[in-house]
Amino acid sequence: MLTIAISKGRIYDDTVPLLRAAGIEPTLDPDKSRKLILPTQREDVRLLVIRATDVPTYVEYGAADLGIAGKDVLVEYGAEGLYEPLDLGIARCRMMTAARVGYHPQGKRLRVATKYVHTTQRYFAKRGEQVEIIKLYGSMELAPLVGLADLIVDLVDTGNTLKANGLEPRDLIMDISSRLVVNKAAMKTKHRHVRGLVEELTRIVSNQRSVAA
Ligand code: PRT
Ligand code: MG
Repeated sequence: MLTIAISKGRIYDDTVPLLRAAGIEPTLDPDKSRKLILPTQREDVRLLVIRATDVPTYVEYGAADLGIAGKDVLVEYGAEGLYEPLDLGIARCRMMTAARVGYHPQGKRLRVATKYVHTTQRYFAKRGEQVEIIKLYGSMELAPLVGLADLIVDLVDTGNTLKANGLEPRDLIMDISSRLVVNKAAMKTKHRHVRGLVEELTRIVSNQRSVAA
């Protein structure tokens, strides 16, 4: 049995066509079912539907053999315990700093609100900037508007969310896409099974790229 951990929402929606092309079709819709373990038409493959930020944990501890997670989540988690064999090229966006339109830092120590505490810490440390980081769990866009923070670090796709809140993107921290991750032990103990799926998905993703190009 191969177990794949995945989050509902945009990653799930973009992953289903890739899995379908590999002959893996969930037999339940996670938006309609309350089940957290989704069977597929392949008897040897099941999906775990979990929070995006929990995917690396399930895979690192071997509760799932494989998983699909955003690079943002993997970098923040510190995924040295995982193999990352494939960039799926889905759920693309950018991790950026953002501030109120026209905001100019005053040379004081900046306060930065984010859910990506470790990534933000490393980013500013590399630039030699001392900042105070405030951990939030969502709606980061609000923080600069009510004086909680000078900057935020968040994901940006169209930029509409920033714009709607009177914010503007500033510096690019990294480009983000979703990655296939694999448990290190499963890569050995289920080598043929795991390797087979990784190779199949690699083929599907590169075919899609050449069609898109
Ligand atoms: O919902 P839950 O708290 O369980 O987790 P989640 O909100 O992290 O899950 P989900 O499904 O929303 O996002 C999962 C993954 O999708 C992220 O980890 C990213 O890798 C990827 N992704 C790609 C995005 C975006 N694009 C994105 N635009 N995740 C979030 N956003 C948000 C962003 O945070 C901001 O609020 O969309 C807003 C910005 O979008 P624009 O188009 O207005 O710029
Ligand atoms: Mg969400």
